[in-house]
Amino acid sequence: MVKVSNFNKVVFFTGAGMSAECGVPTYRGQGGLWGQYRHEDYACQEAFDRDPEAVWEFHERRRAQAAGCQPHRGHFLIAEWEREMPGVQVVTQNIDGMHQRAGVTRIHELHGSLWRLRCDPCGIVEENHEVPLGHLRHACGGFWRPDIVWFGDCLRRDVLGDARHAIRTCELLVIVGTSGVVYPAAQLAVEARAFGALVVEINPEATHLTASCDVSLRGSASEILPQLA
Ligand code: BV8
Repeated sequence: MVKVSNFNKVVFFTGAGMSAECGVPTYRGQGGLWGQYRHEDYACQEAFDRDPEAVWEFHERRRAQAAGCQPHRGHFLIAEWEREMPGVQVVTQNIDGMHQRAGVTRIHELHGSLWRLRCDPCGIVEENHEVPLGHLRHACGGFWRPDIVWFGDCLRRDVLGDARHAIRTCELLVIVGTSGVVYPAAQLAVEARAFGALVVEINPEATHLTASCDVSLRGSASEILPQLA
């Protein structure tokens, strides 16, 4: 069995399945968010421009739901590895902040965060954990926008660049709980092996990334991660 402590540079690449056992819904598959809501209506710039209040109502529900969930032992284990090993980093597609709540600090949030708001006309971003939100509008009178990368949005170049560098220079990539269908995030995982990493996948099911992995461990995040200790 692969042991994290046998490697110096390790990246945990996580998706919604990492938080599934906390009670945060995944996007695809049974009970997935996109099976209940059309992202075209609630999670894209056009929807936000068309009806910001409807988009905020959707994201306020998700903030409240995530705030009511707790990180699981897999989150805390990754944070422990990060404390003990300076070469450990997290690259996540998740926006729920669960890794940070478990204590992770070296993290790249490819798709933004439910817990950050931004005002594009004023060029400001702020952390906000109010549930419910006190103000939907910035002082300039415009609506705050969730600082989330929606479909059709470009990822932040600095975040994507740092995540790509971490994955291209790591010795072990542990992919946890992602279907691997969303790009360019999935591309980072696909190319890891070509840059010399041993690639391990943790997922109850085979995914679009399985063929790019050296080892696929079938099971849940909280069940399998402790086996890598
Ligand atoms: C962009 C916002 C430039 C947050 C999301 C090629 C290159 C570049 C772009 C594209 C391309 N091809 C297509 C595109 C366009 C698009 C895309 O990828 N579409 C896909 C669907 C084909 N990409 C974009 O638009 C990106 N922008 O590239 O800009 C551009 C622009 C226009 C045109 C071209 C280029 C932006 C992508 C970000 C989209 N934002 N959501 C939010 O609202 O929540 S997508 C959404 O999917 C989330 O961000 C999520 O993080 C992401 C990935 O999903 P997963 O995390 O994998 O979750 P999923 O439910 O799918 O899977 C869960 C997995 O967990 C399953 O495998 C399951 O088995 C497993 N699991 C379940 N339980 C457990 C478990 N595992 C372990 N333990 C368990 N207990």
